[in-house]
Amino acid sequence: MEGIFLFNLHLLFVIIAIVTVVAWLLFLVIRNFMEFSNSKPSNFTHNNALEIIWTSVPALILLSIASPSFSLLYSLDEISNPELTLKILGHQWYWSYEISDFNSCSGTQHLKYSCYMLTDESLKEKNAMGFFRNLETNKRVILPTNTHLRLLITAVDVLHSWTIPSFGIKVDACPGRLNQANLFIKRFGLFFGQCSEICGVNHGFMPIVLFAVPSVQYHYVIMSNLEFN
Ligand SMILES: [Cu+2]
Repeated sequence: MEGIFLFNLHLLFVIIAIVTVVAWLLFLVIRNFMEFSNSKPSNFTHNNALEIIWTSVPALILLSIASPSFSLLYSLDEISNPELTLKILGHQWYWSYEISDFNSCSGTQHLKYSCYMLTDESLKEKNAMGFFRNLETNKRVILPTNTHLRLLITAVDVLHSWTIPSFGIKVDACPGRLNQANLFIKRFGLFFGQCSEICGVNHGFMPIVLFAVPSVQYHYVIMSNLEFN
């Protein structure tokens, strides 16, 4: 996520520089070639030096954007020995999650659960003041911080997209295909996301709520929050 943010700043810097230079050139042209300050038009048609400059300078700018962009793109795909794998399945219209290598005191368990959006009525019933409308789910995805995580994302029916903007993560969930992403959460807290691939009438009502807990508390939190099946 830091990489994405820094690259955004780099791009912003380049854009501001380009806009400033172009605006300055435009200002010079308007000022110097106005009819009453320069009534005799110049009559040259070619300038080789100028052509070389205005071809090579943009090419260099593009190169300076492309090289960090590619290294960032490939670094996002790198998977570094994950300690936990979360399988994410998109359904019409909810997300379900599986942790198949969950180790606890009572042996390896297969954890599987579905997250449905809480409707306005159920929020009212719970008297859940301060909850986000159309953004809360009955169960939350619980993940540990400071742990290398692997996400496997797929869909059961149609295309969906599992997205959490705060992590800079957006992975398409395609039926019949397993997409992989890595995740390393640095701080605990609640993170929200929504399905980002139009998938039917309730596309806007299948939110994602991710609860990141410190890794030492992870087992306790997940054991006390979920029923196993
Ligand atoms: Cu969807």
